[in-house]
Amino acid sequence: MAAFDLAEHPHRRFNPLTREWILVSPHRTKRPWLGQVEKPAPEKRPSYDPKCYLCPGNERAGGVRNPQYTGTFVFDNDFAALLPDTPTGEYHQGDLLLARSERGICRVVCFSPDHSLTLPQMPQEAIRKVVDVWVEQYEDLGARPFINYVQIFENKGQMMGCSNPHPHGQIWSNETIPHLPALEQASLQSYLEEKGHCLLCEYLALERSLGERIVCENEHFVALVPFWAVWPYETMVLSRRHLTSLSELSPEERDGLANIIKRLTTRYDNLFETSFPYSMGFHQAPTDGQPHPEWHLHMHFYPPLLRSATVKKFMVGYEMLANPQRDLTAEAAAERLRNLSEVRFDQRE
Ligand code: H2U
Ligand code: ZN
Repeated sequence: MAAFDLAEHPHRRFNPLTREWILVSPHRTKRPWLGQVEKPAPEKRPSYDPKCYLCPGNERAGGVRNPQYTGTFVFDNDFAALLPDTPTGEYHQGDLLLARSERGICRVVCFSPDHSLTLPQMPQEAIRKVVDVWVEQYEDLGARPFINYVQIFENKGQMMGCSNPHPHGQIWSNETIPHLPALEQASLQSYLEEKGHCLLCEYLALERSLGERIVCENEHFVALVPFWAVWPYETMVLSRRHLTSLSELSPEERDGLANIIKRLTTRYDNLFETSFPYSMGFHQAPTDGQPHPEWHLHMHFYPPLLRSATVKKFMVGYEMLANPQRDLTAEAAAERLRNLSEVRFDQRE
């Protein structure tokens, strides 16, 4: 029998951040596809849409009017999932029916006044302004005594449930540390206690020495397909310096972050020559007043597309009932992304 080969044989991979296992089935990548085929959304959009609730000067739900903003613009979500003035309370019936009140603040961040753009189409200097806003918001929301975690994220594309193509992201901040950051925190903490090192510093050093899952990098950040990726073209962006949060970024690192976001999302758009949908967001130290040396600032990009602009990966069946599964290996996905141009497909001569 042939020796075990990650590129050929079914296997499970361990995610040390969440301590979950992922099933990888590389031998299936050649099977014929008979699934759903969707039509891609039309690409051309005007710079200003009179019906868009995020465009400058337009009215939002509840009748508030956006200012004539010229850069970024942040406002409190008109349909916030969390509210700052929720009364504190608890509900329980025995040990099985439990509920606790949760306070929070939700905001929307417009990346640009230009309705037609997306992050990869914005100049690096404009993305740097978005980075500045993320830092500001992390600090502003995090400084409130009842806010202990600030989740910054972007849903991009209809496929991901994004309600509006205007370039924007969201921030949900609340009292407790949400489930996934809490899982990561527990792993980062026990790794630091047991080994005396940061899990993600060590992981990054290992990946940089191997090279096969690196997509692109600059002096301050690295984009890679994690060994334990679940989504076909899932990536992580890691700071090269051990930073616990956005607050610790130097001005050069803020530029470095803008640079890596532009380069990674441009590669994504070039993969299927489309505006590539994804959900992305930051994981970083909670804002609970503790030092959190275990945290290492990073982003996750979770894109659903599998083999074209219309064929996406569904997390159904086995994924819903057992654990995540993928066919394309992390190494093959990284190689494809690495070989793509950093000039967007519609900008070439
Ligand atoms: P998504 O596109 O990721 O769904 O984000 C848009 C957010 O904008 C969504 O959370 C909010 C929605 O609640 N929103 C407003 O705050 N005001 C509006 O007038 C419409 C939508
Ligand atoms: Zn708009």
